[in-house]
Amino acid sequence: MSRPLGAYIGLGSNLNHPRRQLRSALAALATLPHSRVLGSSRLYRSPPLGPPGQPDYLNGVALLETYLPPLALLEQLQRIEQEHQRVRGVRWGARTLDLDLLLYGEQRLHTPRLTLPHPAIGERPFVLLPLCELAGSELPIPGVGASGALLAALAKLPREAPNHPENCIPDEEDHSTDTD
Ligand code: ROI
Repeated sequence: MSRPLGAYIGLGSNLNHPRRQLRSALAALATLPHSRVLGSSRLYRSPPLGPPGQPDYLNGVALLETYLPPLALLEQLQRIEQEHQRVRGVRWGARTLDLDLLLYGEQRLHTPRLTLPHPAIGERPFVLLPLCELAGSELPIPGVGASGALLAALAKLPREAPNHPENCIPDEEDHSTDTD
């Protein structure tokens, strides 16, 4: 194995005790082979982007140092999703746990199974806010721009835009003694 790479993972949940789901997912990430969790953001609450009529989401981002190649890492993330009873049904429907491989070092990849960087990073405040919190504003998103510039661009949208960053609120109850 060669050098480890920094991989950013987006976590999201809007079903079945989202805070609990995300804590459990972080614990599962910490057990991945050939990998180490270097940090994680706070959790942010936001209304669903996409189809309405589903509960608000909780989102966060974790940084993993890993020797796993990107597709092996993706398989591990999908296994963790399944272990959290994620049922893939309606596209963009509610879910107990969503784990997205956002960035894998500065690698760009286009395969049917995986696109890197994740194609929606630049449009999603619930990804960019925790990502900037964790990595700062100068993190390069290959082919797209720097993390902070992308977030600043969303902040210039009209306040009513669904992907305006002010729709994402740090989760007040995010402390480890909670039970839900
Ligand atoms: N909306 C929010 N706020 N958070 C998510 O994680 C999320 N995930 C999705 C869709 C349905 C696009 N909307 C979301 O997959």
